[in-house]
Amino acid sequence: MKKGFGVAFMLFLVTAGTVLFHVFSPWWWTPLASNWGYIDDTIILTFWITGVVFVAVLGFTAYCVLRFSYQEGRRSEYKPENKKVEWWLTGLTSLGVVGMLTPGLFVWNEFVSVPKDAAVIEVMGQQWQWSYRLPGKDGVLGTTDVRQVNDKNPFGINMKDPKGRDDVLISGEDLHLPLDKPVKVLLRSLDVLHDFYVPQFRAKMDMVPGVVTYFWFTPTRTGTFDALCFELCGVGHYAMRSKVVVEKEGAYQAWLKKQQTFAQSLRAAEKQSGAESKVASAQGSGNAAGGGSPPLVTGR
Ligand SMILES: [Cu+2]
Repeated sequence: MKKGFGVAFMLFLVTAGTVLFHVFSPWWWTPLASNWGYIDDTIILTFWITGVVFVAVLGFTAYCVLRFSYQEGRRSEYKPENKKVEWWLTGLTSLGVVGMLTPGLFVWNEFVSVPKDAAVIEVMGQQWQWSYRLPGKDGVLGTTDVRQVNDKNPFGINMKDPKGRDDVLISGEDLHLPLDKPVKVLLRSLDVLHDFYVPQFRAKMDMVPGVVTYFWFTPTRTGTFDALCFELCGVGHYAMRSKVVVEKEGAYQAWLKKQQTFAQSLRAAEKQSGAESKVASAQGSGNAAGGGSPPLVTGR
């Protein structure tokens, strides 16, 4: 058997196995449910370019092992420079890098150019749950201030801003969205880095405390989708989940009507604390009636 054949054959097996596994893999993306087919296209293009390079590099290595194995008395040639080879390598590498980066620039430009008619919603991440805020009847989200965040006002909605009063707040429940309507998603975090990700929408973005980031997308099919945190954010990261329900306009409006506004939740909280303080005074103790959720932010 020719010297080096065993190694070359192993390299061939690794190459063929990798390519076959990629093509016939049982794991692939979940079916798309948004306008972001572009994201899939750019990733597939990257697979093609890196795949061709992978096969070429391993093929070349196998060839060299076969062709240039050690032989008694044969000396290697010393060639510190080879202009022709270097030009080829530089040219092909540049082509590959340009091929992978250029489409991404166009897609990114689309990704951050929000359509004018996009509805605005807000997603708030905190260890380890999601909450959502939708504009109320006025169609505008009220302004916020982190200094106003407390257990009665988890979003820190500006108490003096009348536009915030009718904002719809959703905590610990599914988010619903209407089909085929572009939506701009504002992303905030109360504590550490999180990342709001619905795999079927493809779009995602980090959430940074103190900064409002955003992305936009248009849901293109109805269904219930998992929302995940895509940024390791502590021991409860794996459980930081929610669901996004995409439905037709009628069903969406019916759901929206049932949700609580900020003003309503404030009134409910006041009633609750009124009842609690009555219980507390009846018991003659200042710290009765636990049971409520702990404050979202403690200290400053
Ligand atoms: Cu998280």
